[in-house]
Amino acid sequence: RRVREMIRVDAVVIGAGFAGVYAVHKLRDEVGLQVRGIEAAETVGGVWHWNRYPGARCDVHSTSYSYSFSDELTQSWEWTEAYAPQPEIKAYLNHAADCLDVRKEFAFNTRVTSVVWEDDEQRWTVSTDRGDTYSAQFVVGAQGNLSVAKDPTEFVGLDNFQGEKYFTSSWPAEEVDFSGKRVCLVGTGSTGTQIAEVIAKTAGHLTIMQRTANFAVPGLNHTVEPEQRTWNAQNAAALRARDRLNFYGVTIGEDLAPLPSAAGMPDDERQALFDTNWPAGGDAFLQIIADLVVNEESNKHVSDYVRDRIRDRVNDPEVAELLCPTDHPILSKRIVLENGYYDIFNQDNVSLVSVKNNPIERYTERGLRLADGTAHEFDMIVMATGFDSITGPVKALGLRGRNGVALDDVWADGPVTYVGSAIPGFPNFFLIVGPTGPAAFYNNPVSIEDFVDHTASAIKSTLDSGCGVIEATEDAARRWYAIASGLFDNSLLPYANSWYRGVNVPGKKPATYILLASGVLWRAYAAAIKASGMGGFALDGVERSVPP
Ligand code: NA7
Repeated sequence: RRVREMIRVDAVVIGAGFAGVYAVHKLRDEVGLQVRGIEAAETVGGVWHWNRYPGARCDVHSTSYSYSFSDELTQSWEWTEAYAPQPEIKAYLNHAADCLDVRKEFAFNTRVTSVVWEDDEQRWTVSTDRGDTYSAQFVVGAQGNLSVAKDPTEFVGLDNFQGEKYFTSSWPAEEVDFSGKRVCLVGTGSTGTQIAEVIAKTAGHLTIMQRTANFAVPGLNHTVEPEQRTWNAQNAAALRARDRLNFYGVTIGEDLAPLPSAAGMPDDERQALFDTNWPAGGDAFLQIIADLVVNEESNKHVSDYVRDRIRDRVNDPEVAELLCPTDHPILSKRIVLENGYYDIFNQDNVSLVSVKNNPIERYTERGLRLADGTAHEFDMIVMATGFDSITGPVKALGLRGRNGVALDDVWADGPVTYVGSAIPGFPNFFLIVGPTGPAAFYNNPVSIEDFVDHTASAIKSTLDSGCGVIEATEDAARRWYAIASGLFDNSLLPYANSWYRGVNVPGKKPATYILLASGVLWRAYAAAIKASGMGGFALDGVERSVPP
């Protein structure tokens, strides 16, 4: 480790995923800043670099899960599958970085170890694990929301296991061979479901440890045929414009007529509506009812219907019942898109073990032991156990704001931010889709563009008005957090133990971590901030105007 002299730049951007690549382009080419990007991996990709486990795939349509700001970029890329697999998304991001010529601004294989505000200089000092130190006026946290895995100390004894052991979130670059092996999979979220579909193809035996049964709906992934690709290209600009205006940031559910509630609908009418729409796939099916996340009765009808579809698929009624979620309403945990998941339970080489009431007590040299003493032996354990979502990656930056205040102390009662972007006490620091931003119910790449645009505009407003420091006010941030938790608490989301509430991580503060609203509304709020002359921010210590 060498200590080199301080490198002065206008802005540091942390991360080279969707957010970092666009942020470097925007700040360099449109705001005119000298920018340094810092990325822990050896290349561009972000979470789409690390989550390279077999079967990894996006659960948003590929034509929507991409940048929308440049028609030229859109036209220079063809998606080959309806839902893009991880290697294709990573290749797309590398292609984008080359088109925008931002690769040269990044220090790769470099991890940020601390980000400290220097009160005297009114600048940030950013340190890295390579001994480089940067002095920057602005810092953009584009480190992602699902980029820090849960602390493995939760999995008692896992170090003792003598077989092969993998975490899906840091999958090796080399191919892993499951063939003939006794494989244990822990976790049945989006990740566990996707990798199970692959492991089941060749494993000698796959045992899936399920704590909470999740709702999974058919993804219906398929190859995009040449005619469709041509159509996509010809209609790209219009499609992307529609994505931006759609409630979820994607182009499905294009009928703008008001959607019905399933509550109070006559049984035969509801059944016919569900039956007609089910074959179109889970994505479309879940957009036929208006009040799914707020109306218990409406939600129950849809949950019941999806449970029946699970029962249709799985031959063994006992296994089918175990796979039916009973403890949370559909959509209160992130919905899973499956492409054959339920069918694997009809194979002889797959078994399901519920660890809900009989939890994994500890991992052992040969496998694991459950609370009731049952021992299981495996050749390989695959952990698809999720992330310290949303706040974990921000906290990992080692942030210290004004007067040396640590972020952990500021966020002790919940992750208070101004519109998911700025933190009072942490001037000139901007998060891209940070806590209480529209991270879970809106298409991320579109939201990322909105946040980067907002960041660029905030920086530009600051510099254009001859100021050097912009900081969200405590009052504005508290008001925003009240909006986000109001939306959350008035929905069905608090009924689930999800990462939306932070309760998937032992000891993490239960709070509101996401904005349960469309990115369209977030964009309107951000526009109002700008129109009010950066309402809710202080520039060089002077509060400009009240929050919108
Ligand atoms: P998730 O959705 O957080 O899923 C993690 C899974 O691992 C889930 O089934 C958990 O059960 C299970 N888990 C976690 N810890 C344990 C322990 N200690 N014992 C047993 N089972 C455990 O992460 P994913 O990677 O699948 O998906 C993350 C996001 O990526 C997803 O939402 C999409 O946005 C894309 P639990 O449900 O907590 O009972």
